[in-house]
Amino acid sequence: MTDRTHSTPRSRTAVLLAIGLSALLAPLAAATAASAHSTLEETSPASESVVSELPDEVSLTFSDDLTPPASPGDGTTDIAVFDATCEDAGLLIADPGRADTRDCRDYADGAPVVSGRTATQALDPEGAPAGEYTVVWRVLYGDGHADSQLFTFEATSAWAPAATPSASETAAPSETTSPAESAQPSETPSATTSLSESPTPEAAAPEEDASAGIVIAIVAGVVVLALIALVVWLIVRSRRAS
Ligand SMILES: [Cu+2]
Repeated sequence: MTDRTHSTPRSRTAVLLAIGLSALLAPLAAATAASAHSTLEETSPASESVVSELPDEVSLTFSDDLTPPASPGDGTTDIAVFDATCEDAGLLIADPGRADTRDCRDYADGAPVVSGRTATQALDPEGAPAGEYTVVWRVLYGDGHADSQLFTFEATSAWAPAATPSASETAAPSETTSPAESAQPSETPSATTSLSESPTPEAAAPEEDASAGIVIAIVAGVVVLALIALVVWLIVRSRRAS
C-alpha cells in the first residue's frame, strides 16, 4: 500500500483507462470473429421444397466465398444425398458416431464443385424413388472454418427412364443377367460412406464456436462494465482527493 501512494492518482487513472479501453475492444473482437462466418443463403432444391423427381444436381449458395477443395475429394467439401430408405441420414449431423449409412445409396456423382459462394454436386438420379431426400453437406468457409449441416426436400415421383419401360415388363424376373442387374455394382461409390466413416471433429465445431463466442462476448461485456465502473469511481475519488 505504501508504494502505491507514490504514483499520482492521475497516472493511475490513465493506466486504468487504458485497461478499460483494451477490455472494451475484447468483446468487439470476439463478436467480429463470431459473425465472420459465412451463412447458407439458399439451396437448390430449396430446403423442405417439393420437386417432381430427384434433379441432376444440388447446389448450396452461401453469403461469402467458400474455400475450394485443395484437391478433388479432399473431404473439405462434401455433399451427400440420401433417399428415405437411409434411416440414419438425419443422424449424420446430430450424432455422426451413431449414424450407420453403410447400406445407404449416396446419389452424388463425382466430386463437388466449389465456385465462389456456391458448392454444386452432380447427382446420378437413376432409380431414385419418390419420397424425402436428405442432403448432408460440409463446406469450408473463406475464413477457414468448416461447417456441416443437412436439409431435406421431397420428390413426388420416382425417377423415370427416358426409354419406354415396356421391355422390362415383358422380361421374366428370373432372368439371370438383365441389363439392370449388371448395372447395379456401380451404384456404390466410395463417397457413400465417406461421411459416416470419417466423422471429422469439424462437424460439431461450428456450433461450439458460435456459443463460445457468445459466452466470451457476454463475459467480456460484464468485465468491461465492471472496469468502466471502477475507472469512473477512481476518477471521482482522485478528484475528491486532490
Ligand atoms: Cu468462421
